[in-house]
Amino acid sequence: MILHCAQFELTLTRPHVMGIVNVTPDSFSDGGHFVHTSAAVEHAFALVEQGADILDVGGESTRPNATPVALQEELDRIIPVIEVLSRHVKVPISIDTYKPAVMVEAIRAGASIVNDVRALQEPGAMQAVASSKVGVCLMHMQGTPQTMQIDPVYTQVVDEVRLFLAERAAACLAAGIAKERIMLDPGFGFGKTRAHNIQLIQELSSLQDLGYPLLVGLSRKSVLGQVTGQDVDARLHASVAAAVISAMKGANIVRVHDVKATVEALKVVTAIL
Ligand code: 7PM
Repeated sequence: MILHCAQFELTLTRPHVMGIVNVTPDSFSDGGHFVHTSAAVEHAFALVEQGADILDVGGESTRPNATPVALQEELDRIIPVIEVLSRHVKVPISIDTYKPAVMVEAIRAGASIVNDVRALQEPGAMQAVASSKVGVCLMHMQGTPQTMQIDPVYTQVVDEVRLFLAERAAACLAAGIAKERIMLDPGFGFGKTRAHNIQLIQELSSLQDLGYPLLVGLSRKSVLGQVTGQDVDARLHASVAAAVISAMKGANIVRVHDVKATVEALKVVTAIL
């Protein structure tokens, strides 16, 4: 399976690791954006050194329960980071956003993948991707980030996720986005209970016959906290276990915070598979 994203071609014969790069203001804020820009860039360089195949840059607006980030603020956070990274690293840069204007500017700044938790449903998002050559990750979410965890209900979670992803992929094809540019993601934690998340990972293989690469994001998520009783900053071992199981169930890309540990674990998986 090959993924085309702008000037990159990823051959997905082994599981790939997408490293998470959060660009968020910190307590050292200088009132401008220099401090968190350089912190994010340094972190991204370290992730590439640790073996990341892709970098996913996010300005935090897609997080569950996050206070929505204004467009200009999101641009100010992520554009300088993408500009520096796209010139200095050899791996594709992904932009984690649902906002079409952010997609357009991020692509201009050198992003090669759009990672959209709303699967290009925002008006103008489909066109922003179609008028470029970047890859796109279509994620499933039930509801909106503000309300989705209140009481998620499905008749059959796997069937509903599969149907949604198939429909969004078809919409992309109809808009002129080549099949080789598309990847799919069941959206762990986005409008799902513990039981929904567990069933989705158990049956991840059943999403393979959609014919697209699968991306899985379970790193440090609350389902791992529910299973282990560990807080978010102590979910490394659980996250590595989840990445290993994901790869064995057919995930082509895992989106993770802890790149070094995940890369090593997946080398073992690849050697054995
Ligand atoms: C709080 C809760 C903070 C959840 C951050 C998160 C995914 C994603 C995110 C995913 C894709 C996180 C999430 N999760 N994009 N963005 N797939 N494609 O753990 O699972 O980073 S935000």
